[in-house]
This record gives sequence, structure tokens and C-alpha cells, in this order.
Amino acid sequence: MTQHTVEKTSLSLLGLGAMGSALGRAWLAEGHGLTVWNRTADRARPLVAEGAKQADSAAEAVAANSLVVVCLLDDTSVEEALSGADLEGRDLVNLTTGTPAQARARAEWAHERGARYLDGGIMAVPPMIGVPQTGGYVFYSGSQELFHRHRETLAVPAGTRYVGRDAGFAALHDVALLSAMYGMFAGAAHAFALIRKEDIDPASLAPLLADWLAAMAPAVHGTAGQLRSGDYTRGVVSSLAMQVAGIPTFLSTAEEQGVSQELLSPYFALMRRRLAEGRGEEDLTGVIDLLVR
Ligand code: FVH
Repeated sequence: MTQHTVEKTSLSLLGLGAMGSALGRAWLAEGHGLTVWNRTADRARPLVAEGAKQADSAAEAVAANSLVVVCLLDDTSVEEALSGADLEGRDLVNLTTGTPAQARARAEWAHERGARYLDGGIMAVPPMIGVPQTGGYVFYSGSQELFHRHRETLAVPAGTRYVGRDAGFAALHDVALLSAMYGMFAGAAHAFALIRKEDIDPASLAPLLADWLAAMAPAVHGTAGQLRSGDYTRGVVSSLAMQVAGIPTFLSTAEEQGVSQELLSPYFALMRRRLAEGRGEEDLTGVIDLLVR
């Protein structure tokens, strides 16, 4: 090794599905020593051809390195895969998608077995892994010490955002952002449905939709400001009363176009409920209070 060469941390990776394989490939490409394990052993072949060592069992993979990354289907598969492994002294990073409560319980479970624990929520799809310009990143929460110790290694496949010591926070941020994404997809689905039977090319609507959604997205900063201050009338541009008055237009247009109202109706119902509470001067922020039980 030359004076300027920094040895890369070796690690073990459990789970070689689409995401696990992409993660493994990124670490190998950066020169990290990698031991891999997958329930279906054959799926390790491509990474072994690229230089990974294959462990015969999850326990063997865990024993091979102190940094152990897990990227399996769900929390149950993590439990099953790690049940026979000795986690004492390991730095366990769990990138499996789960709920905040599952992450907190998994952190406790790992601590009881003598491991440090970091939970991750991946904000990327496999083709974004190892390609920094795509902007993919991973939320991390749990042991801050573990995060700082392995930050460089964890930053190889995707960007890193540490969101707190509470092991559940990575999952919470992950699910919050993905939930907003599904709301956006739902709105876009309704928009495409409205033009579906017309002589309008969906490809001509798509850029208009993308630009409009991007123009509206910064409104979330105003929402955050109102939530912080508790004043939902602060900086209102389009009042709740005005927007509720427009609801019949949206519902009638859907009916005219032969499109179900089922995606829009729940949100409109909440807007109407808030207006009925006498909050017509507010923004849409009050809907959030109706959601929180
Ligand atoms: N792929 C994506 O677009 C998303 C992007 C955001 C993050 N998710 C989450 O990442 C986790 C892994 O996802 P994946 O894409 O790698 O998923 P699959 O390709 O379906 O691979 C699943 C792996 O899990 C193994 N597995 C399943 N059950 C068990 C079990 N009981 N014991 C041990 N391993 C298990 C499976 O093994 P095999 O079927 O090949 O034997 C795969 O390695 C996930 O949480 C996403 O939500 C991905």
C-alpha cells in the first residue's frame, strides 16, 4: 500500500435482491472488501464474479466483518436471517424498509445481542445506486457513533442523511416522503384519467403535469411555517373557503369525463369538514389537524 492509499472498510451484506445487489456492486466498484449472503445462494453469482466472497450462511457472513449491512424484504425476513448469528460487537445497519415501531424494536433486539444499530430508509431505486448525480440518498437513524464511524462507507452507494438517535426516525422520514409521493401519483392518475377518452396525447399532458407539480411543491415550506407558528392564516394565497367553493367544478368535471371521484373525494371531504369548523380564512394546513388522531 502506498502512503496515500486509504484502506477501504470491508463489510458484509445480507440480501441480494434488486436493491441489495445494487448496493453490493457499488461497494465492490469502490474497492471495498465484500462478503455476501443471500437465502437463494445462486443470486450471489454476479457479485462473486465481481470480487465478492460468498458466505454459506447468514451467521458466517455476520462473523466475517464488524460492519454488517442487511437489505432484505421486510422485518420478518431480517428476524429469520439473523436468528442464528452472533451479533456481539457488530455494527448492524438495517436498510430493510419497515415501520418506525419495527425499527425501534429491531434496535432493542440488536442491543440485547451486543450490537450497535443504525436503521436506514432508502430514498432511491436500484438504478440510482452508485450514481451520485441521480440524487439518491438514505435516511439513517439510531447510533450516531456508528453513523460517523462508517459514514464514508455508507456514502458509497448513495448520499447519507442522519435524522436522529431515535432508531424509528429513518423509517418515519422514509414513509412520510413516500406517502407524499403516492398522493402525487394519485393526483396524476386522476389527471390522466380526465383526458383518457379525449383526443389529447398523454405525452403532451405529462410535461405540463410535471412542471405544475414542481411549481406547487414549494408550498410545503409555507405549510411548515404555519404548523410551526400555529397560525394557519399566515401568508394565505388561496383561502380554504375559496378552494372549497371550487370543489363542485372538480367533481362535475370528473362526472362529465366519466371518471371516478374516489381519489379526490377523501381530500375534498376533509376540506369541507375544516370549513364547517369556521376556518374559511385558513390555508389547507388545517386538514393536517383533522388527520392526526
Ligand atoms: N427495489 C426498490 O425499488 C425499493 C427501493 C427503496 C427500498 N426498497 C426496500 O429495499 C429492501 C430490499 O428490496 P429489494 O428490491 O432488494 O427486494 P427483492 O428484490 O424482492 O429482494 C428481497 C430480498 O429479501 C430476501 N428475503 C426475503 N424473504 C427472506 C427470508 N425470509 N429470509 C431471508 N431472506 C429473505 C430475498 O432472498 P431470496 O428470495 O433471493 O432468497 C432477497 O434477497 C426492501 O425492504 C424494499 O422495500 C427497495
